[in-house]
Amino acid sequence: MKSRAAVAFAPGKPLEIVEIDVAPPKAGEVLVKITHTGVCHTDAFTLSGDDPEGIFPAVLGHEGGGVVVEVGEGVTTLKPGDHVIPLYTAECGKCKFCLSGKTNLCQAVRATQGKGLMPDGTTRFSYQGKPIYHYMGTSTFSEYTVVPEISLAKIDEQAPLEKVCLLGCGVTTGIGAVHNTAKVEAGATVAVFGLGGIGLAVIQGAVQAKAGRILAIDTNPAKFELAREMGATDVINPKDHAKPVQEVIVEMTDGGVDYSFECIGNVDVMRAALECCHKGWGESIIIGVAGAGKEISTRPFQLVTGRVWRGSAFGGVKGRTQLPGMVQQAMRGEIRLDPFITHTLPLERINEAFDLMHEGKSIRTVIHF
Ligand code: NAD
Ligand code: AHE
Ligand code: ZN
Ligand code: ZN
Repeated sequence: MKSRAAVAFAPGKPLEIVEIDVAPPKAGEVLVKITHTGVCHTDAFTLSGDDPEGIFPAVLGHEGGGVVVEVGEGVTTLKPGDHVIPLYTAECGKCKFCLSGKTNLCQAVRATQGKGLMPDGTTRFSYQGKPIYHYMGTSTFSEYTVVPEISLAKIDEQAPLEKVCLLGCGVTTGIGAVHNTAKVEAGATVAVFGLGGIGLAVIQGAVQAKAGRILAIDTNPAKFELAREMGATDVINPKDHAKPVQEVIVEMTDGGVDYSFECIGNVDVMRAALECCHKGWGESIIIGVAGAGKEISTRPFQLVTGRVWRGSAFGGVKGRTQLPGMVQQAMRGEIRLDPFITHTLPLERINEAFDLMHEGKSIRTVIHF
């Protein structure tokens, strides 16, 4: 079938809106009509050429919501008309990772997903007879996309797809990192570095966890108003201080924070986020995605003296099991999505969403088809 899609033909180039061909779903696959998709910084990261797994031409996008159109052979858990959120972290329920009880990082389709292919090693997308690659197993920048059954969370049909699409990445990642990865407890002091969609979702999670103090850090002061509105108790612009921001935070918090979250993808900030943690117990969670070749560093003494470095992918959330419940929470107002949606645009104007992000003017732009 034909599908309107925003195609990344080459790194560093704007997306092109073209009509691609989408092949029918094979066994274990599902054809989904995407109605809405957010634009996450990770889409921009991959488009920039910094992603070691970046592959072109590809249909990017991984923060979408839509409706099942057709199911392939053997698909039993979904049917046409079901409302779904595509998952870049699948949940097969059978692999060593799914059965471990220790991680959400199902590996059932991860190897082919990282090569821009469906699990059988081929692509369902083409343009003018040439293959177009998938992205993160989701490719939500296409009106029609094909996704493995195990990479789809079935959600309440009453849920507004134009909002709950944000649970496909940003909001779930931030809230989940607080509850599943850090396990922030009531009264804790938390520092959040980077106040985009991910950082604001961390703030929301920290408020849910009844954190006592939430320090919000960004080099763009335009981000502070919304951060405060979401629940930040202190805002810090590192540019306002002569000394390193970790020293500023340690002084402000009687020795450091209980938990910090890096929501930028900057390895220098990752170091600051670790080093602002309290001696003996402070934990720093890396959420930001750093470019090819980047490495983190600190004095090992920081860890010897009790600070902990962790990472979090998709907030540690098991998508098929847990996302439907988070959608219900959003419908009950227990998870706020509205503050994240600063812009809405039609697919044809998707490049403006990237511009707004790079200019620091948006939190999330939701694209409609
Ligand atoms: P965003 O661009 O909306 O927000 C980033 C924020 O960081 C901006 O407000 C920017 O002003 C701020 N910032 C930039 N440099 C800074 C610095 N040196 N000091 C302080 N603040 C600085 O991005 P986003 O969509 O919120 O994504 C944030 C990061 O999280 C990206 O790296 C993205 O790839 C990653 N991410 C990871 C996961 C995961 O599962 N681990 C999921 C989603 C996004
Ligand atoms: N492909 C990159 C890494 C990208 C990355 O870290 N992705 C995050 C999700 S970002 C969502 O906005 C993630 O969940 N990773 C776990 C996984 O299995 O991909 C690289 O460095 O190669
Ligand atoms: Zn994302
Ligand atoms: Zn699995």
